[in-house]
Amino acid sequence: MLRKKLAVLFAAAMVAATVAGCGGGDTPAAAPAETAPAADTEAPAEPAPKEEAAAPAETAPAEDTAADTAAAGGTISVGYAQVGHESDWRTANTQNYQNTFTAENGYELQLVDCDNDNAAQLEAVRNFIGQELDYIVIAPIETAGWDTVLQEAKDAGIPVIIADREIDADASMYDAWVGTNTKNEGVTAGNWLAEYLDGKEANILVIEGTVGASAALGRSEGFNEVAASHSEWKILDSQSGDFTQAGGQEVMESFIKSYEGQFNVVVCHNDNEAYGAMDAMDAAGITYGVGGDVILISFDATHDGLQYTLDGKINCNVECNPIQAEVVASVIQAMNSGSAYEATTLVNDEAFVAPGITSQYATTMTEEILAGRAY
Ligand code: GYE
Repeated sequence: MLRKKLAVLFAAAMVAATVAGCGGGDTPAAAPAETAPAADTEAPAEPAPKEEAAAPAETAPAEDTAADTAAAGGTISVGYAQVGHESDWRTANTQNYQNTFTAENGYELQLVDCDNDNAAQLEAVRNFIGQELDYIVIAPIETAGWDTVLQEAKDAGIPVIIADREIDADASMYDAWVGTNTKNEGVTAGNWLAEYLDGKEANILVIEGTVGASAALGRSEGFNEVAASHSEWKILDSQSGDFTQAGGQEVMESFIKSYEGQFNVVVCHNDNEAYGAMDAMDAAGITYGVGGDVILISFDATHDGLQYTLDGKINCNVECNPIQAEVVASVIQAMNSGSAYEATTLVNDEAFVAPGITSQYATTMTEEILAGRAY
């Protein structure tokens, strides 16, 4: 129970930090979790990922290496093995870490852009271990293949925080997790589509994210779950666009060749893929968005994605919040001072729909919402 409450509280802190970041400065204020207004924040619809395996927060011990650093009053060294630079979401996430883990805030950050390459990411983590950094944060490209290197970090006494995406490894192999519930995002997209179509047929094409990434697996799982209960829906095809604009365009071009005239819904696993899909549909003379031939659904709800939603080009955009570094920093601070910390922190998301659409699952876009979106 306590875990869930704290997770909600952290989510509220995230919102506070995001709003602060939208005020014009490029450094979101690191709102301490304990001062954030949490009372009226809704709990996520589904349990946080990995809940079953997470150790109770209040008993999780801080590892020695970090405690030593804190005791010595020195800066805290943090290695962040970042996925890459595939999307606007990712760029916002990288900037958020760079703005949070500053020398001014008492950190020395080593951020490695792993360029969506699993081997490079494992190497980056091993490098952090070799340097005996105080903390390691990993945004895992893929869910699989983490056990050996996590054991190495454990043996070296370096706490590991998994951020953004999820991994297959048992929760005992790392110290904390911070991220979003991408399965819930997929369910939201599906529920919105069902509400919007109101029983009409759907012939759906899906442009997935990176193969093996939990963000892609979760969104597919959630959306497919809703699709399974609609016999009037058919998923014609589902291919990876690797979370990039070029990938989205390439997949959409090949979909158009194979299915032209047969589809009325396109689901893109992130905004950048949606931009690529829009280019491909523009070139083929296919209209999309409100009043178009094709209903377009996207994920992330970055600034530009929301601009397209406000313009009616994207019908529904399901948010995924990249502003997570403040929460990770709170966890590290708690570990560092030997106090209780959250083993699992879920960052809440909402969804947005184009003007003219009203939904029980999403907020109708306005200029004000767009103006408040800094990333
Ligand atoms: O949706 C996508 C990025 O892991 C949730 O990764 C993240 C995803 C995000 O490349 O744009």
